Amino acid sequence: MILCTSAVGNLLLSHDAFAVNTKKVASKSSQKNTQSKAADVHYLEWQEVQSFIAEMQAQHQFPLDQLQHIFDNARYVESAVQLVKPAPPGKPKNWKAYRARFVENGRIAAGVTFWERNQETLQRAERQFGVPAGIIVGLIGVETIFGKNTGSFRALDALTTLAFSYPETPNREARSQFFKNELSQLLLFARDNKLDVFSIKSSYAGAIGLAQFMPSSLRQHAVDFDSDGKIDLRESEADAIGSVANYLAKHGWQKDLPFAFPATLLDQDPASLSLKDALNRGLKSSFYIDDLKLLVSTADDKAPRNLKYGLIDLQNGDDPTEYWLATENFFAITKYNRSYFYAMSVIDLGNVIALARTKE
Ligand SMILES: [Ca+2]
Repeated sequence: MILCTSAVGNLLLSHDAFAVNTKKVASKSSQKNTQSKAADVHYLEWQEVQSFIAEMQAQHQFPLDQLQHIFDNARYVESAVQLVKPAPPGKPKNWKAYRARFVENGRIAAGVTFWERNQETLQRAERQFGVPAGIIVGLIGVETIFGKNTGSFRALDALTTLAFSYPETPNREARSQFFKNELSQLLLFARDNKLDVFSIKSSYAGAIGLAQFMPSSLRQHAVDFDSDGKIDLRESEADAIGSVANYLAKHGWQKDLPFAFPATLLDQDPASLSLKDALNRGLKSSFYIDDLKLLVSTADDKAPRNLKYGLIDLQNGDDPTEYWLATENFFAITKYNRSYFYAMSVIDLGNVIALARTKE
C-alpha cells in the first residue's frame, strides 16, 4: 500500500508509474551505479540521521547503541529512489491496460485457491467487519498475488533510503517526512514485537506482508486474526485477511453498501466546467443522483437515490472514458491506495475470482 499525499488531481499516477520505472531500474548500467553509490552512503554519518536518532532516543527511549548499530548497517537502495520518481509525462492513462495487468488468469487461479483455503476465515472477517470476502481477496490479490510478491528489500533499507535520500521532486519534503515517520514506526514495531528489524522484508517503499501494510498501518490497524498471540502479516494469511477488513472498516467501509454503478455522460462537452467540478470532489461521495441528473444518467435501477455518490472517470487512452457513480465503500478502498484504477481493480478481481469459484 502506498499512501500518496499527492493532490487528488494526481490520482492514478502512483500505481501506473510502477511498471514503467521497473523496466528502467532493471538495466545493467543502473545496477552497476547502484552498487557503487550504495557503497558510498554511510547513513550513520549523516547529520539528518543523527537528528533522527536523537529524536528516537528522546521520544521513545530507544537506546543509543542500538540505533547506532541499526544505522551503521542500513543500506542505500538506488532502485527505491528510482521507483518513487514520477512517471514520465505524456502517456495517457489507460484503465483497460491497467486492469489487464491485475485481472488476469494466473492471479484469478491463485485467488480461487486462496479463497478455498481461507473460506472460514473470510466468512468470519465478513461477519465481524462487514467487508465482503471478494473485496478482501481482490485487495490481497492486487497487492501481492496472494503473498507471491511481498517484496525482497529490507524494510529498514527501503525506508531509510526514502526518508533521507528521497529524489528531488516538488513534494520531496512532505514525502521525506512521511517516510521518516514510517521508519520510526518500523523501529517501534520491531521493538514491540521483539523482532530483528533487519529481518523484516518489504516492497521498495516499505510495505510489508501479504497485504502490504506500511509500518504505521501495521501498528494501528493490523489484527491477530488467528489468535496465536502475534500479528504476522508476512506468514499468517488469517492475520492479513483480518487486518485488511479492519483497515477498511476503520476507513469508512459500510456493511452492505454497494461499491459503484456505471454512468453515461449526457450530451455535453466533456470539458464543460460543471463536469470538471463534479469530477474533482476528492475521495468522497458528495452528490445524490438527482444532483447529477443534468450531467450523467445511470441505467442501473439498483443505484439507490438516497445514497451519496462521487462521480469518477476511468480514462481509456484514445478510447472513450468510463464514468461511474462511486459510493463511500469505493472510496474506502482508495484510502488503501489513492487511485480509482486501483480500487476498481480490487473490486473487479474479487468479482471475477468469485465467478471462477462457481465454475469449478
Ligand atoms: Ca496471528
